[in-house]
Amino acid sequence: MSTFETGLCPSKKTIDDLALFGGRPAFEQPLHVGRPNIGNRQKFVNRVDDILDRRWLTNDGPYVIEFEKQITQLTGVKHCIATCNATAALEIVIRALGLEGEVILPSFTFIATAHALQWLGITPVFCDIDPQSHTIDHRKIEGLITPRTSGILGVNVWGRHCDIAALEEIAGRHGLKLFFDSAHAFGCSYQGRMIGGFGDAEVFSFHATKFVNSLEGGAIVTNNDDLAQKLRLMRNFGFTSYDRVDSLGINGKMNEVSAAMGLTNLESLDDFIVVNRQNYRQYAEELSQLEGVTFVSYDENESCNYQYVVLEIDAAQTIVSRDELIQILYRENVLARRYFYPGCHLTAPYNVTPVSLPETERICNRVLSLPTGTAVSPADITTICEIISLVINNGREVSAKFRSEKI
Ligand code: T4K
Repeated sequence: MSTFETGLCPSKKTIDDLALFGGRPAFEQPLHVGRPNIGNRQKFVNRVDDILDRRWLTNDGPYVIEFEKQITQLTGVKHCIATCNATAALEIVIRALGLEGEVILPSFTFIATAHALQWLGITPVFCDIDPQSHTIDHRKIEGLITPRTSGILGVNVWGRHCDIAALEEIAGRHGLKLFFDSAHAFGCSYQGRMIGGFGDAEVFSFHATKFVNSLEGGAIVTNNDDLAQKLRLMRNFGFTSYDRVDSLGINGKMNEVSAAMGLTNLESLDDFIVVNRQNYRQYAEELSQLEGVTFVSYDENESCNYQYVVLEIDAAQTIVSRDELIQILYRENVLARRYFYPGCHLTAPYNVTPVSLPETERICNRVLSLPTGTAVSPADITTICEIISLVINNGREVSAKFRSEKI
């Protein structure tokens, strides 16, 4: 139970009870965004025992092969190539597609999306986002296409899909490769079809912070047989058989323990989604009355993993700013995150080239991710919502206190 709950009844609380202003923190232990979900512990341990007994730790072992098979079944995509992480997966896709020159992508994403391109000597060209979906604004892509453009990289951020049909149409018309960073979108669908099968290839992340994790891990999925063959070779130094290398490659392999964790967590996939959905709905309900606070919502007609609970704070209405709210939450031990701030285009090494992305910058300054997943209880969520409600309902006073106490 949080200390916030043990104190006064919420309606009697004042802003002086907030930890930042001298009260006790609401939680004794930090509540993280991205706390890993962990499936059946014993099954994982049994699998690790089996891996150790058989002394087959990596290089296309049986657990990796089974993990890949299950991903193809869950997504309905023909090929899955499991990797050590999603960043390496993106780099392998970029190489395998033969991209060069410039690739157009949104700036509103985790830095790995841009770094994967830049790491390979390709210039990321940042496009603004649609303020509703937070995904690349397809209406702004054509203005960025030059003779050097070789591809479009969409990001299905929060598990919400890009306007995939529009991207396919633009890529097709200009002869560009199209691929997706779907690090957030495992278990989500677009027009009833699972994310994974769109464009030339898509990439998932199974990092510890993702709702299905393999400790570290990623996967490339594609329906293209030739591309899949190429990706598989590239992931393993280009080896075609013992002592025979036919092409350039790298070590992008997933190991057996990661695959064992991935398989264990896949068995709990439905349970994780149920918890995420309940958490999301509880937050949405308990914060529904706050002026100036909106929710990143999910399309209930599509499959969705609900792994991110994202608020938008409109400081013109709330008076208290997003960053002030985050500071308050931190002191309560609620480690809310500014995913994604300040935007890739304003981050080194990309910030040397000025580019104006008004919607991206507006959203980067408003968003706030809250703790969810199996590590958060309904009581925790109620306490977090009470803190947020207290702050927003007293926005003017809280903001003045920041100024007067020079915080
Ligand atoms: N594309 C997109 C759109 C992505 O979001 C990501 C990754 C990628 C590509 C690349 O995927 P990978 O190559 O990583 O497979 C975290 C994750 O490290 C990163 O994977 C993720 N996106 C990003 C959104 O979040 P940071 O820098 O915020 O990590 P960090 O260390 O601050 O941890 C996040 C929170 O999770 C903390 O509050 C602590 C908590 N945590 C973390 C770990 C690792 C735990 O409670 N337990 C843990 O084991 O990037």
